[in-house]
Amino acid sequence: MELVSGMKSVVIGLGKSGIAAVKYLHGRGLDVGVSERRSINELSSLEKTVLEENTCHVETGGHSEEFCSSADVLVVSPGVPHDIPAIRAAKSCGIPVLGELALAADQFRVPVIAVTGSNGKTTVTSLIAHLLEVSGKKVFLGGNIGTPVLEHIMNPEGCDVAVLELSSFQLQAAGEFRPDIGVFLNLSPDHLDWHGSMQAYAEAKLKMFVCQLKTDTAIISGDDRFIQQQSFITPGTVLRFGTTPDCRAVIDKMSVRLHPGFGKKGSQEIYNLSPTHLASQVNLLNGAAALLAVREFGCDPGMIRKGLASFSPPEHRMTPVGEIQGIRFVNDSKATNVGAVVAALSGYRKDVVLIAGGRDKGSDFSVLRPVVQERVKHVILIGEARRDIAKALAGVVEIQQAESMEDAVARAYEEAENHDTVLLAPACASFDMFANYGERGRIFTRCVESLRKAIS
Ligand code: UMA
Ligand code: ADP
Repeated sequence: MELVSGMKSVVIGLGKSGIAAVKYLHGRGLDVGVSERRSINELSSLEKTVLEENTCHVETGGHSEEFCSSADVLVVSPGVPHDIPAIRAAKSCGIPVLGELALAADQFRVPVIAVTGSNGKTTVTSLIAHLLEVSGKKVFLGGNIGTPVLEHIMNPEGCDVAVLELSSFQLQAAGEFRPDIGVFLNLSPDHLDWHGSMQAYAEAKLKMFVCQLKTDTAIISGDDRFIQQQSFITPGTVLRFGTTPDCRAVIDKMSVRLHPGFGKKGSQEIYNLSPTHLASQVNLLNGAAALLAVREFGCDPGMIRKGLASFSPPEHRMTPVGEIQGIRFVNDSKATNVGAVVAALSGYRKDVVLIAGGRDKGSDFSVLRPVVQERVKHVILIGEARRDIAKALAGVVEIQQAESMEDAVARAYEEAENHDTVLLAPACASFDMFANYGERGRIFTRCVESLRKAIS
């Protein structure tokens, strides 16, 4: 959609993304309104300054149909559901409802590599950015990972390539956005309280590819059952990664083999990940997806090998946090859905005490029954969802309920034996007990430290 100076816009939600949208729209000469759920007293002084500096009309304490439907265009922050009455009313008046990707769509001056999926987005996005940087490229790294995409559009100077982590919330309102290289890692149930159904969730993710051109590339999992069931709508090149030999990037023990087509005609490229921090089943898949992306972009294999050796996955994702009397403790606080927990447990053999629970996101916890039966000896549950998880796992494994993270860690230690692993992989959001998953992981780590001190 063409934005014209003087046009009336309303931004819903004044978070990170909303603030960037306000600045962008003001910079383009639009009249900017902001509708925010919080009351004016709850806004920080920084947020108030943003409103003042960008001369915004403001509605706080909720979203009224009157305020939102007065706009020529509505710009919705990723965390705002599209079925609230004010957005529904605006849509029924024919007012376009855009997210920041839709605003950015025709403004990129550099190639875009975008990554989506239920799990692994942050790891793969960071890995791609790292490999590009080691290859000498100046990278904008943003999207769901933290920095709004519009920040890049407002300050593109010196950048060679934009690497974006995209959530289903962002893709849902992506308009005409198209990545030159789009990566779709996997699909497992998540955010179903928000999207309503698995199909709606899958369709939001697939918006990544709908505007691609023949010259673009889609990199998708060759193993993921849900992804295989989707009809792909890119006219571009499709490259698959996975464990089957027909994939373009094949996992082979601890290596990734890229089939001919990237380097010299007829030659394969082999990347050995065993000496790197990516030497786990899950991260081999992530590595394969990232390798396809950077080779497709044109990075040199020698520089890629250097980058693989110096990459560390971000914290709170299967991060070892210590050992007490032969019992290992692993922090996978970022495992906020059942798919991530299934993946986390896949490397173990009935030697895990699992700490799970938190705020439910509409998950079917019974999906965990087979993997828990096979690989977990005891479960300790915390948080709001603990009774629902206990019900879903009833009869499969011994279960205890804990009152706090400290209590959970102490109980897990009691149940674990020499060579076992105590794994924090909650299958839930953290917001019932913690500020975010990072705080949950840090508190888990602190509890392990205190336990070690108490024991020694
Ligand atoms: N708000 C309303 N009305 C509502 C809901 C929220 O006014 O109905 C207001 C809130 O009061 C707050 C603002 O909207 O002022 C928050 O907006 P937001 O929830 O869209 O969050 P942002 O701060 O703009 O951050 C967003 C992403 N957040 C979400 O998708 C929920 C961030 O991803 C992203 O890093 C950031 O943009 C920059 O691009 C976070 C996230 O949790 C990490 N993502 C989810 C996930 O990873 O699972 C998808
Ligand atoms: P996202 O940004 O999609 O949430 P992260 O890289 O932050 O992804 O990882 C989130 C969780 O998913 C962590 O628990 C991590 O161990 C797990 N994980 C990472 N990659 C994958 C993958 N390819 N498949 C399944 N789980 C994964």
